[in-house]
This record gives sequence, C-alpha cells and structure tokens, in this order.
Amino acid sequence: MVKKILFTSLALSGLLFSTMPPACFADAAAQLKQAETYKQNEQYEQAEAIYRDIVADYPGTDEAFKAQKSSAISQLSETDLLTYLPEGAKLADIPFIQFGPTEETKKTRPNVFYADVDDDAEKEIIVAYYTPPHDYIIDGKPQEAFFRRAHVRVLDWDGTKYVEQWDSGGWGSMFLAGMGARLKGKQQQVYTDNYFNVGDINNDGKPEILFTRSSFGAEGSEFQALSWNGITYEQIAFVEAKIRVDDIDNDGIKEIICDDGYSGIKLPTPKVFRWNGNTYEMVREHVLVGKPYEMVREHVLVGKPVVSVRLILFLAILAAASLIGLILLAKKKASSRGKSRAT
Ligand SMILES: [Ca+2]
Ligand SMILES: [Ca+2]
Ligand SMILES: [Ca+2]
Repeated sequence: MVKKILFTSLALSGLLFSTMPPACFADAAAQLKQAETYKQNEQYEQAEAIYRDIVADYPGTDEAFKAQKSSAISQLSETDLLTYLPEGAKLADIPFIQFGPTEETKKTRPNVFYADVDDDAEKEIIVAYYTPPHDYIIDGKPQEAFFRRAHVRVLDWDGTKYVEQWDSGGWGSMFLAGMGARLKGKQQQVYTDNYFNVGDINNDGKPEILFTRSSFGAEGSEFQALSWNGITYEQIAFVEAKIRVDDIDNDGIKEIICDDGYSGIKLPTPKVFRWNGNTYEMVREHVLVGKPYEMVREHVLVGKPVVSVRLILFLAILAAASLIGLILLAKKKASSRGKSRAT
C-alpha cells in the first residue's frame, strides 16, 4: 500500500514536470545548419538572409548568437565598422560569464547586432564600443581601462552609407555588472544576457536595445532598455543593478527582475519591473526568505492562483501519511476486536 502511494506521488510529480513547455529551438538549429551549408557553397547572400532571420526570430538563443557572429563577419568587417565610430574606438568585449573555467571566462558575447529597431522594415546596426583612453600606465605598468567610456550606437542605412542615428553617450568603462562569484555558469548567463542585447521584451513586435554598463567606485552599474518611439530611442527601463529578463507569469510580456542572484545569499529587496504599456514600472519589493529565483516567482504571483510543485508534493505526502495512519488505526481496531472476541 505504502509503495503504491509513493508510486502515485512520484507519477503525479512526473506528470507536473512533463507538462512544462519544452524550450525547443529545433527550427533555429536547422536554419543555422542550412545557412552554414550555403556559406560553404559560397552562396553568401542566401546564407546572410537566413542568419538575419535567425537573429530576428530567436533573440537570446545560442543559435542567434552563432548566427550573429557569422552574419556580422559577412556583413561588415570590424575595420569597416570602426570607420563609423569615433576615432580610436574599439568594439566592446562583453563577457559570456565572469567566473568559472578560464576557457569559459575568455568567451565573449556579440558586440554587434543587426535588427530593425526603428520599425521601418530595414535592419540597423547596433554596436557596443569603447572610446579611448583604453590603457594607461602607472610606474611602467599597464592599468585597467578605468578611463575609457562605454557606448552603444545605432547606425542606419541612408541608401548609400551607414549614418549615426543614435548614440547613448559615454558612461561607465565596461559592459558588466557586479556578479556573484558563486553563481553557476548557466545562472550567470541569465544576467550577462542583458549586458548587451537586442530583442522584443515587451511583445509589441519591435525589438528593444538592452545594455548594462558599469564603472568602478561611486558610479556603480546601470541597466537600460530603449525602444523606438517614432522619433528617437526612448528609455523604457532603468535599473541601477544587474537584472534578468524573464516572463515570470507566462503572459508573453517579459518582466525585468532585480534579485541579484547571489547563489545562496538572501537579498532583502528583490525588485520586479512590469511593462505597463508605456514603461517598465516597479510593482513589488519584497522581503526575501528563500532562494532568490523561487521567492520572486511566487511573490509576484500573489493574488493569482499559485501552482507550486513543492506544495503539491507536500500535500501528496501529507495525504499518504494520513492514509497510512488510518490504515494502521483500522488494523489496530480490527486486531483489538479480534482479541476481545477471543477473550
Ligand atoms: Ca530599421
Ligand atoms: Ca518591443
Ligand atoms: Ca510577463
């Protein structure tokens, strides 16, 4: 009987996990393969068209990053790109993860995106770069690049050449934010995703430009999301910390969550910013009592039915225990009745 109950609980939890939607990007992988075949056959235009589609259709995926890399190489060389940036500028190096095995920390994220960010059906170039001085020397030793400035620029095709459409202006010295050294690589990527990215987070059909810049000392770090308003790129989100972007209530519109994600360290005030149709607005600030990811997910759903796997398992175990108790009680009663009959 106990075995049967345990089996039922396991089957129940198995069913819960199996109903979660699979993150399936099989199409993107197939498209990527097709584009690579075109490239090998020197059919560059066909390859380019697919790369652009993958970047636009599957933002934030590994396939999009691969496509971005291949696409950027065949669209505009780094040397060509630099001619559209201030003198002495360098393309930004943006970490894939900040802590972990050396080969992983050496990996960088794309510093150039090709996407239609101004809603005119033509793709712009969105580039993250640094302005000089890149290095300085104290007592003969090269120091960290404290004095360079991090920028994002949008280049628009005017029919014959690229022109500067927008520039963030310089702030901070890197595309980075404070990261918990104890966070696993996968969890770090949830945050480094937003160090520089382009994607439609508020589900209005237009991609946003997202970036996080950081500076040593008093300046701290700043995350911004910008969206084309018909005239210019308007700031729709601003958070002075590193953030993750996630659709925590599965309504298709992504939320911006600032829970810092220090593995195992409980932060007193995780913040959630929701899209209100015009801007990302902070909707809740909570005292955290559990693991960051789960607590934020449950808190923001207050007022809505919460289906917690842990709660269901707890109820299943409680029901099983009660049932066992009842069975034992019934057996005890039966045996005492038997005994009293015998006497
Ligand atoms: Ca455009
Ligand atoms: Ca959008
Ligand atoms: Ca949402």
